[in-house]
Amino acid sequence: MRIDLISIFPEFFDVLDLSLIGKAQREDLVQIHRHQLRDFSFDKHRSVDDTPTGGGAGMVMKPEPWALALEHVLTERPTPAAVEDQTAPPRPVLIVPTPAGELFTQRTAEQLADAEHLVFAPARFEGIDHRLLDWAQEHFELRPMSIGDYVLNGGESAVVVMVEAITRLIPGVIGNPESLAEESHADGLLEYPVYTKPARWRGIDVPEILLSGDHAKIRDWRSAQQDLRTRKIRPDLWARHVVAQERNLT
Ligand code: 6GU
Repeated sequence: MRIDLISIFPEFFDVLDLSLIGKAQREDLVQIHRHQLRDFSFDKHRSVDDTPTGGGAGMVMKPEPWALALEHVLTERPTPAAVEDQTAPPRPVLIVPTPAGELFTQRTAEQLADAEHLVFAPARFEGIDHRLLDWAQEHFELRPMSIGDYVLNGGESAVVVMVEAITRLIPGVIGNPESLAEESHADGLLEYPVYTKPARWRGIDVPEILLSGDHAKIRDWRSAQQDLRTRKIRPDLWARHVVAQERNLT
């Protein structure tokens, strides 16, 4: 998978060189390319923003530097294997982080983990001139995305979140694929609580059933813990889970 990140703070993405994603990059499972948006602005101050048309507070990102940066990414993109059999290569997915976007969930991450080429365009200020999005639709599969109902100063931290959630699903990135199936949200429920040795720590015992060696009972206990937790902490997820189960039964 190729990922392009365009920002006025490309250093923000240095954290992606650490830990599992860093390793995935070194093993060539994912190629992450960073671009400085200001490199595509050619006025004296390399400015990328201007005042909002119609008035109002703050500044708006000009569309031209973004279009030039995105065109640069399009010319750099690898020749897909599909070209050989004459089928049109899939358009890259352009993810524009915005609190006004579609909610990014584990399902979104799973879907995007299958893509060949993702481009992230995190804005600063009040956002990007909307005409850029109209223009980009012709070249990209456009996905405005929010990571939750709160406001960030810019899209960069949201990009780090999304890239991490997506790339860990690429085969080979996580050493033990079984851990992906068992974690929170994999089945629409929260994860069960986990414990390690010693069996008694500072006077607190691990649940006895986990020491029983009875794997069927342990599985049932963990499943019940998932239900309990989800009902209590995330009634919204629980309601959806109940509906999905009823559908599967009919
Ligand atoms: Cl993706 N961007 C910004 N700026 N704020 C957000 C967000 C994204 N998701 C939630 N809040």
